[in-house]
Parts: sequence; C-alpha cells; structure tokens
Amino acid sequence: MKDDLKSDEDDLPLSDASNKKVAPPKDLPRGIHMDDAKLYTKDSEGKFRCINSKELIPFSRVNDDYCDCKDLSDEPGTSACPDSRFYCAQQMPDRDAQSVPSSRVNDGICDCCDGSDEWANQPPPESVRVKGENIVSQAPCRNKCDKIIKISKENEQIRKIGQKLKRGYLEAAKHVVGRETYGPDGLFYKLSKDCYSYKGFEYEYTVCPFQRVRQEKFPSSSKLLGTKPIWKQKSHGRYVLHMTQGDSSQCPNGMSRKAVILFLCGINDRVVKVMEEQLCEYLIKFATPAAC
Ligand code: MAN
Repeated sequence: MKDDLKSDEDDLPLSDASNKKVAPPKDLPRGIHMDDAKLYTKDSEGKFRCINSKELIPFSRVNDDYCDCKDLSDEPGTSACPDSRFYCAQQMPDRDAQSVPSSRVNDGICDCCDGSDEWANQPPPESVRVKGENIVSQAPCRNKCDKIIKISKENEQIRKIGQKLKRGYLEAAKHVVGRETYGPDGLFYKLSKDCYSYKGFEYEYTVCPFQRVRQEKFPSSSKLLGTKPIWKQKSHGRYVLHMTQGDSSQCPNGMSRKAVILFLCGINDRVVKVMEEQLCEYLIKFATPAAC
C-alpha cells in the first residue's frame, strides 16, 4: 500500500443518479442504460418503438448513426442524436452509473474507464491531440476499470488508517490558544512545528507549514516562496492554505512568488509533490492524516 491517496476519480466520466451494479450488455444496443434494456427489444414486426415519442421504426435503425426518434432514443451508442447520453458498457460496483454526453462518443478521447465510448478506435484528430505527459487518455483506449477499482480500495484503507491517526492531531492542538489559525479545532497545528523537505528535479524545497516555504538550488540560489498563511475555501473537501500574506522573493516579472499548500489524506506527513504551475506560483501537495 502506498502512503498517500492517489487520485483515481478525477478523470472518471460524468455520471447520473442511478446506482445499479450491472454486467456489460450482451446482444443489446451499445450505449444503453441497463434499466432500459427491455425497451430495446424488437416487437413482433421487428420494430423499435421510440421510448417517449413512441414512433415505430425498423430495429435496424437503432444505432445506425442517424437520429430518427424525436426523443433521441434510437441512437444510444452513437453521437448522432445531440444532447443524449451514452452509458459505458462496464459499470463500476458501488458507484453511480457512468455515462458521457453522446457528443463524446468516438471523439478520440477515452471517457469510460473501459473505453467503450471509443468503439470506432479512431485516434483524436491531429488538431486536438495531446502530446507528452497528460491525464487524458486517447483512443485506442485501454480498459482501466480494474485498476481504478483497486486504487479506490487502497485509498479507502488509507483513509481509514488516516482517520484514526487524525485524533492525535486534534489532541496535540487541544490546549493551544488561538488554535483556529491552524484549521478547525487546530487540526493542522502539529504541522506548524516542523519543516518538510522535497527534492525536485531542479530545486529543493523546504516547507514549514504556517511559517515559510523556501526553494534552494545549491550552491547559489535561495528564494522565499511564501510566508504568513491564510486559509482559502476548502474546495471538494480539501484544505488549501495560501502562504501569501507575508514577504516572498520577487519574480523577474515583478510579482511576488506565491506558495499554496494543498493538504491531502495520507498516513504520514510529507510533501508529495511541488509544481510550479505558473511562473513563480508553486503548488505543494502535502499528505497528512489531518486531512483524512
Ligand atoms: C528561479 C526559480 C524558478 C522561477 C525562476 C523565474 O529560477 O525560482 O522557479 O521560475 O526563478 O525566473
């Protein structure tokens, strides 16, 4: 098990409200929601009835890449009907049904974790192709569902262990005057007593949460990236500390350097990564049980 949470969810497809565990559809039209399976059967004359608008069309026109039904229900597996949804073939246990807007079917980007939205296996057009390291998977797609399930199970275990350890962080702040400076009930107070280092490719960073963040390059350069903290809104259940209220070294563009610490759930305190997201603006990912 790794000691910090991995982000497995960020690139999952958007989902709707249903919560069914289902096997991939067999002999059923591509892209349908499994609850609708019985609506996609031929009638006695081999026809399909549009689900809400009720027109009768030959079943061969289902998923023929032409939108026949007024209610858009005959093209669940193609992008022919605008504003409809494509349901991924492999659904994930204990999650909302995974679906994507029909416009994303065969657009060259793998949205479903099983890649079923890219059934034509066409790579994206050159104009939108992403080169180098990126988080977007491009067709032809690999099935990533099992890996995602495995990671989220590991993360769940980390979270459980972290939540137990978190009690010690609250305990440490119990008698501290003005502890709210360090988060709710002084949750992150313990981290203010230490500094943590991180060796990047070019620079070494020393992160002293609530005190200062430094960037060094042996033997010549030492820059102050931030001092004096201010909490910013906790976004998506995360704690974000901006070390931007005090002094910091000036950037050649005339602006002050800025450091932001994003606390993530982990089972020990450590800097996971430092990224210079924009010139002289540094994002520090910091794992700690306090954020579990
Ligand atoms: C130094 C470092 C870099 C930064 C440049 C800006 O080399 O602080 O992180 O991008 O200055 O010139």
